[in-house]
Amino acid sequence: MIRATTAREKQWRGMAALEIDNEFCRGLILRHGAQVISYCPADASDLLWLSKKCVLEPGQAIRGGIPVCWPWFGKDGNPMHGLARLNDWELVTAEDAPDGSTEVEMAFGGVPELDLTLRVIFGSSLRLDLTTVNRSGKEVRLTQALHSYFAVSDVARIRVEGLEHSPFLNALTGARESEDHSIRFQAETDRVYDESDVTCRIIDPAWRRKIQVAKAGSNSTVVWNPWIDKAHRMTDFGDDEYPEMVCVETGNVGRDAVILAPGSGHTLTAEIALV
Ligand code: TA6
Repeated sequence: MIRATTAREKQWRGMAALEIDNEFCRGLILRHGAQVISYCPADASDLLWLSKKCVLEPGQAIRGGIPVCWPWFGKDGNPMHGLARLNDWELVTAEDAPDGSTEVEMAFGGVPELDLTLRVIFGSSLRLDLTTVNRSGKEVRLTQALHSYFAVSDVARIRVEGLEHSPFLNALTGARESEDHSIRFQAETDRVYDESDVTCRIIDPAWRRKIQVAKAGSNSTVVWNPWIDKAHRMTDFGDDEYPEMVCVETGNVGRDAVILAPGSGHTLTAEIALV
């Protein structure tokens, strides 16, 4: 049900999409995976990154924007990063909010007895609320993430602040580490910060911008850049694209898995903004 004057359905590169245009921002969200593809605050360029080689086909993951990894993250199940990002979702509502932002809600019914909705508020910030309700009579272990791809000037010239001193699993080596300084990138980087509810900032001096990633209902932050060799191995990732992006992902991963009792619910929230 679209009651919004600031949202309109359209076909975007052959995919069913909702285009948002309000006083705060322009945005784009697909029915496929309820994936936010674009978020451009007024007078700013897109905060999100999308590979020029992304595959836009049913059943395929789209390389960029904000993929929803659910009801598992990574290799906790098959396929990688779960089912939600591979399937079409139902558009529940699109409404103009009183403050001038646009609220979109989509629902995914692809897992029996697990209700999933994503509410996205396109405003002066981009807020995503991913809510799971366990309708089954048994406990459910959930890992999940909003796998956000951010556009940057050059990953070798940015830094990510907020995770200093936080312990992380280095997914490349299996070692547990920590650093007493902000994150900088000189090689493939794949880190799972657990027991971490901190707000992160991507500091991009060349573009003179800072992107803040705040969160709630999330104890894991994943930081990833594939660098050269892994980028070459991914067919939906351009060989020369790795400098253009960094992932700062908001989730509950590994030891931060959410245990949902029968009848209970959980909401994972990410709020992204220029600061
Ligand atoms: O960002 C964390 C991560 O799990 C990395 O290990 C890398 O595999 C990335 O997700 C992308 O996964 P995908 O299945 O989208 O290629």
